[in-house]
Amino acid sequence: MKSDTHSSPSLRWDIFCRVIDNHGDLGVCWRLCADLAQRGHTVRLWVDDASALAWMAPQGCTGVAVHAWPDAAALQALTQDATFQIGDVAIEAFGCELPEAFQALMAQGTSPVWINLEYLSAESYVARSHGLASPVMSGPARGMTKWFFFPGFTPDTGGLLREPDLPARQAAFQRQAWLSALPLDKPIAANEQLISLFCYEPAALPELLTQLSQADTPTRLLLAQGRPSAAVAAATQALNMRSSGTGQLHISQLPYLSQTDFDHLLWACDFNFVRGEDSLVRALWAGKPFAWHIYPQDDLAHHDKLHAFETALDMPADLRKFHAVWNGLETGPLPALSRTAIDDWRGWSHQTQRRLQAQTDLASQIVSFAAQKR
Ligand code: TRH
Repeated sequence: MKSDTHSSPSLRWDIFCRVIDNHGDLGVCWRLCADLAQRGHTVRLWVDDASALAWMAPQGCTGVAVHAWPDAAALQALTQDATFQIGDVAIEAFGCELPEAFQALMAQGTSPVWINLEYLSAESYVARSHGLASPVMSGPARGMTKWFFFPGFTPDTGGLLREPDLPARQAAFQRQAWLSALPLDKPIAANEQLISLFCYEPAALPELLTQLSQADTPTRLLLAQGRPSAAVAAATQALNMRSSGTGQLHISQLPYLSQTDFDHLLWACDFNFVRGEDSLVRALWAGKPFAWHIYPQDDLAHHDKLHAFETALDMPADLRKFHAVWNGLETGPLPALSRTAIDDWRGWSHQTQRRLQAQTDLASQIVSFAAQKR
């Protein structure tokens, strides 16, 4: 299938990913691989730790072959394999350096278009830097050019990953049936508001749990695996609260979900807590109110990054306030996550979803970009 490709031919892509920490590096790369494959391209994903794909993408994806990050022996074998061909495009995700021996292969014959896919940000440097060339001055690929590709929220950036079949999937989504099939400790009641929680270790977490337990509305907190789960366990213990919650709050642990089901989770809930990069984009596409736990950086660079995001998307002032406390930029109290507040933010989430849908998506843009640079 080639949904965007009436003008662009199907290309062969080598995408390199190093897992630094958490799941975002692989999460973003996998979405890109699957998106390109869906458009008829052929993709090799070279990754140093593919273990999370077992739950993120248990079915794999036709058109995507996953390879271990090539060590010296593997690269030696590639150089001697007469049938091995470098792809048309090489992507180093998030500045991971391509192995030198692979660069040497790239420098032979017809060189691929070499793209450095950067992290997502709404800061102004993104539009300034998107598409810039960086001549390679040393090493085996000396003389080649690397191109910077920046995802972003405005038309002068590389856009956001949004696969062609997303609207159709959303339209066909059976919320009730999907929720009923979740392996939960207790069925969801009709009057419970649903909140998903995917975060790091926010200082305001105990306050959130306390508030929800004392609220007027009953809440089911659907708790993601990994760090959020450990953070909630620590918070409930510190609060002397049952791990399954108390009062109006019931906490249900989720298993690790596939990326497809992670989307379903975001579509099914009334409010989503997301973090990092990929889950933020998926929360935007869900069109539901959300709070973003931004990846914290030691030099506090994430403060500016958060403000730029809020400004770029015209986030309502009370939701900004919630973000300031949730991300530790301000101390509490944490604004209440009441049903009224969530209802108030719904219009903004819809509007933001529609506004971003009007932009060309990242895979379409990177395909055109690569075609143009060949
Ligand atoms: O895991 P993250 O915190 O990743 C972060 C960010 O990408 C950050 O920018 C980067 O610097 C750092 O990693 C190294 O959050 P993110 O980006 O949302 O990635 C999580 C991925 O995991 C996303 O693709 C969704 C997926 N996921 C599932 O598919 N199922 C699940 O059950 C869960 C909990 C996550």
